[in-house]
Amino acid sequence: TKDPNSAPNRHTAVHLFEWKWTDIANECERFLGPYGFSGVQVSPPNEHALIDGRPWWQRYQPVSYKLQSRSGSEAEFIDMVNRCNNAGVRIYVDAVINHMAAGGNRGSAGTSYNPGAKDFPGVPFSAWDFGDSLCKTGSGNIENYNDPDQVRNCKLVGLPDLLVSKDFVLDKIVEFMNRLINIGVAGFRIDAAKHMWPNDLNKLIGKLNNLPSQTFGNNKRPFIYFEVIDLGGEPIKNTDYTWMGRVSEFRYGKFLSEVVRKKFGQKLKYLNNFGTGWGMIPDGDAQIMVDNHDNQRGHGAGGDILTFFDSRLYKIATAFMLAWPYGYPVIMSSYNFNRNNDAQGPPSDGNGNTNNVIINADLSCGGGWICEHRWRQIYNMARFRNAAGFQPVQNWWDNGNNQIAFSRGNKAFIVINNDDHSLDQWLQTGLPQGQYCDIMSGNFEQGRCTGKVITVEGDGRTKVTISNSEEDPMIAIHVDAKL
Ligand code: LM2
Ligand code: CA
Repeated sequence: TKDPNSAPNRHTAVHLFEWKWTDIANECERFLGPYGFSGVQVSPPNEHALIDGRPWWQRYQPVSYKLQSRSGSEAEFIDMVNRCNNAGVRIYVDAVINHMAAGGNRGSAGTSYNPGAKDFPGVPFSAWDFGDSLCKTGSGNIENYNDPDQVRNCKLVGLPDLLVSKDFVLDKIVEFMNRLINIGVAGFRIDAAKHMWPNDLNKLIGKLNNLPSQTFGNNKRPFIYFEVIDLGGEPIKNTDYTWMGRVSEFRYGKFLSEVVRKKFGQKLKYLNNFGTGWGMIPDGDAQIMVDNHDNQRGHGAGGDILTFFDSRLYKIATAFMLAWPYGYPVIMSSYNFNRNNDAQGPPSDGNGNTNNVIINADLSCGGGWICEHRWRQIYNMARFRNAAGFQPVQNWWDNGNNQIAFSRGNKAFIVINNDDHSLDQWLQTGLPQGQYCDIMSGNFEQGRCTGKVITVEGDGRTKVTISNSEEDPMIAIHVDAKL
């Protein structure tokens, strides 16, 4: 389904990239649940290759479907899913099902395998389960993205390509995913979906179980979002997949980053029809993000994507994303890395054992964990999105340039100043008269505001002043943070 299967009034998920299951379980209880997040995309939970240096990408090289990975054991995974569901937070699994490992010989669950011979006894898959005979390129690899046959049937960067059209292969994948559904997982990111035939994926989805009714209600289907990088110019389109689920709309983060960076003459005012107005897929078909684990380090989709390295602009882009009613947002939650090393794994002891996430008194993270989702300007916007609900955009205002404002019906209102001069303006907020807490400059706690207080007059207007030199040149208010 395209429905994220969220608990009521939760609209923002977070990708806890490379986090351990024990940490995610704690995070659901102590933070994500209370702060109104809807779900967590987790790193691939199945057995993966162990590659020298322990790069993050070893997890995109499956060895078997045993649930023992760098993030933890099967028991820890089950405990996490239960505790997160109890906290009102859904788990979405990154399902790597297009291929198996190209490197290594012993997996994270201890299984021996031979990638050269395509022998993966932990599943088991053997040479017969891979599609080499269907691939017509000289190298056996994908060489030309203008040829859909090779994009689907040949090897992606040398990774042995599974014959998903074969019943035995499909059934092993279905068995794996149904095991996860029975544990209580609410959905899947389908990794490398561009490299699988839509009809095979449709067959696969049709064989998935309903979600457990005691947690989700009767007849609920798993949420599916396909990773199909479509920035235009290739014969494979994201719309080849939207009839079966959502698709990651990579144009969203690319275009939004360009606008906030003011590249190619872009301006914030052009965002007034962001979404289909910019040639993107329909709202209900899209899963969106500013950046993801690939393009923040130069893998996957191209473009000058904003990341935590550009924190000020990143907060602006994220605030717009969460205020604007389009798509299902997944916030990237990163660990710090050396930009000259695109393989660097998560904070660890040097032997491939991932460190615990450190939580500071001010809610931020330490120990090399960035935790964008714990930045005040970001977690407060997740609450803004919940307060805005399904209200439409109203009261759009712009100065013809990089100052914009809009409301979400009569529930929430945001102003952004990305020009290099200050904003000084009476604006219509659409909100009821009263005093509101600006959730960019502070928090609304126990009925009090630690940031700026914004007064909305009886006619719904307020006088807004935002200097361009402010750390966060934005103001955001909503009815759930009214004084
Ligand atoms: C994805 N989406 O389609 C993931 O989002 C992306 O992170 C995965 O690539 C990719 N598909 C395959 O699941 C990553 C990483 C690659 C890495 C692969 C496999 O971006 O760089 O490739 O995982 O681990 C690595 C080496 C590459 C080598 C390959 C096979 O970087 O040089 O190719 O392993 O040995 C010869
Ligand atoms: Ca394939």
